[in-house]
Amino acid sequence: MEIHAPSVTSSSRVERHPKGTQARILLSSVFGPYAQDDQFGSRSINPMELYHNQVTRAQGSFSLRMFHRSWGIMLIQANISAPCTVLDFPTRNDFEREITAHPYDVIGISSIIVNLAKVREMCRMIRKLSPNSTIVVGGHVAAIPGVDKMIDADHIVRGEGVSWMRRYLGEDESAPIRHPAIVSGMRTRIMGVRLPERKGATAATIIPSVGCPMGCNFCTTSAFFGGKGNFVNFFEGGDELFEVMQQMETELKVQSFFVMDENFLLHRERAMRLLERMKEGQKSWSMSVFASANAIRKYTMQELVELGVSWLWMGLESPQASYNKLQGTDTRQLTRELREHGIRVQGSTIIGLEHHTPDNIVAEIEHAVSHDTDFHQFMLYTPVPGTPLYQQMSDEGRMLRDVDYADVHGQFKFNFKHAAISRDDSKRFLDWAFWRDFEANGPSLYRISRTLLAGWKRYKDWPDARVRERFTREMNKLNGVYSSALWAMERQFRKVDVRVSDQIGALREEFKRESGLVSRLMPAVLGPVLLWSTRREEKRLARGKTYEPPTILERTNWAEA
Ligand code: B12
Ligand code: SF4
Repeated sequence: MEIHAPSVTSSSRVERHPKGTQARILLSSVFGPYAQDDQFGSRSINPMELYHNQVTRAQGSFSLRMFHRSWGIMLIQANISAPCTVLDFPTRNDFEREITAHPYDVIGISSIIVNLAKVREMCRMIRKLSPNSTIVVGGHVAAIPGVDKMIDADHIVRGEGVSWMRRYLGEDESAPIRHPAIVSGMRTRIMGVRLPERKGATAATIIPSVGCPMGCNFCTTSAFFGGKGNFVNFFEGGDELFEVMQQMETELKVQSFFVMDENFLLHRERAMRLLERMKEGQKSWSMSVFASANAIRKYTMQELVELGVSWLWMGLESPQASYNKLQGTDTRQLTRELREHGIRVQGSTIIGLEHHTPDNIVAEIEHAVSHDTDFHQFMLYTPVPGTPLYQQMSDEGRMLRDVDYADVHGQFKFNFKHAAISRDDSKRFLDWAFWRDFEANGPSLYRISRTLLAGWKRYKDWPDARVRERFTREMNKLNGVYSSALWAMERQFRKVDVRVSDQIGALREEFKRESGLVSRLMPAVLGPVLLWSTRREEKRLARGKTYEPPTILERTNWAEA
């Protein structure tokens, strides 16, 4: 393969495309299918599903299955005036068809590190089938050292892509960011049932910023957007954020938002201004956010609840690891408190930190599991190119040379030499952590029902109507379905753990007491149906059933050539 010498750039050094905003642009994610083992780096354990990939993967038919679009290229598309196509989750054939059907001047590929081999193949296809196109590769794959020698691209973009593309096309780089209308998840399935997709039923994704100034040594998103002390803000203050959310509320008919900001609560001033505007506008919004324990501690529970925080993703690394973001917080108590206020907690724990040994790792996992979060993600400690940890491990000669990038995703085996734990054991401990959390705490669907009920009981008569409305809305929307799901879960979980099954039964009784007639009657009808679909799903999964996202094609500023 002949490889051109590409420029590896960030937005500060970009030469302009000769056609400027007249250039035809294709932005594509890497091709699928994803949940299979193949020569392009797809792995059956690495499906294109957030929860099933890294959170609920041991929960069988109770696993939450859903897909998320490729927001990075959607954001770029919304912020350029050139004719642009976004092709999300294509097959190789779809990609081939698109690049031969239209004379694209620029073809941009978005990829993370695991999908390097797919980028290589896509570049090869473009050179052959659309030789006049300029190839631009962006996303985390750009952080691989020597990537310019591994793929045949013209530009490899590190860091923020909107400003790069605007500059490349000669557009105003500092123009305000236009936020695309993004429905956060699609094709949701649980207990063998695909949930109906109604307008407004799924949260809108909001992307206030990329990167995180905390700069934890392993953190790839922090490193990619400037590292410690840096990040890129798309919407500076609470006012701008409020306007964007209001716009999405109108466009997508939503009241809930998935806020894609690595550490949303860290920026207290912005969050508190947003709260002021929400109060003025009587907005009963709910928000799913990522935040570190030290950031959460900057708020009272009441502030979080008033802000509409209903789901929180937080790191629960071992207290012995001394990450700044934990700052001595008793995370077990914090988790309990959050859940008592109706805030669903998704914990995230790293397996294989430097101090972990075969002797202490079980206790560390048990400590993580004892948080009894609603969801729990486990990840292997993974030095990822571009991070300070990767640099350190490389300097110490501890990176394993023959690990395929397709396997560097934290859900398989170590990619470095750990002082005390072997590569094979890393996988065993990781798998056990997922299983232990499921066995001890039950299906996440049960856990979120419990948190929701606790919140509703606490806030159903709250003086602030916005808060009251939010809990009532969540409860009304789902309580019949939750009680029916609990009915089925209680029976199905009996074979895993009787104690947890009894707890599910007790929660079902509580739901019955707290909710209306429909919800009291519904389980008798819907419960057995869900039990049947759950068992059918178990059989399908045992036969190796996997799920793939749909291919999506969207054009903007488009007129046929
Ligand atoms: C949503 C998401 C997913 C979705 C799907 C995304 C998709 N459609 O591909 C799901 C849940 C399925 C997913 C799966 C996985 N993910 Co993921 N995911 C994310 C998440 C949470 C948000 C991504 C996002 O939209 N960010 C916001 C946008 C605006 O940022 P961005 O994508 O980086 O895009 C910007 C730039 O990178 C650049 N850019 C991006 N593309 C392009 C293209 C061009 C042409 C240009 C010029 C620029 C450019 O411009 C954009 C705007 O600035 C990130 C974490 C994060 N905070 O980013 C992890 C993240 C991207 N995922 C990651 C990983 C590892 C995975 C998995 C391997 C799971 C796992 N084990 O962790 C799987 C892989 C699945 C697969 N088979 O490919 C890592 C990537 C690490 C790395 N260095 O490569 C991240 C960073 C999480 C982390 N901190 O570890 N993921
Ligand atoms: S606090 Fe979280 S997002 Fe921020 S650098 Fe640390 S791990 Fe990354």
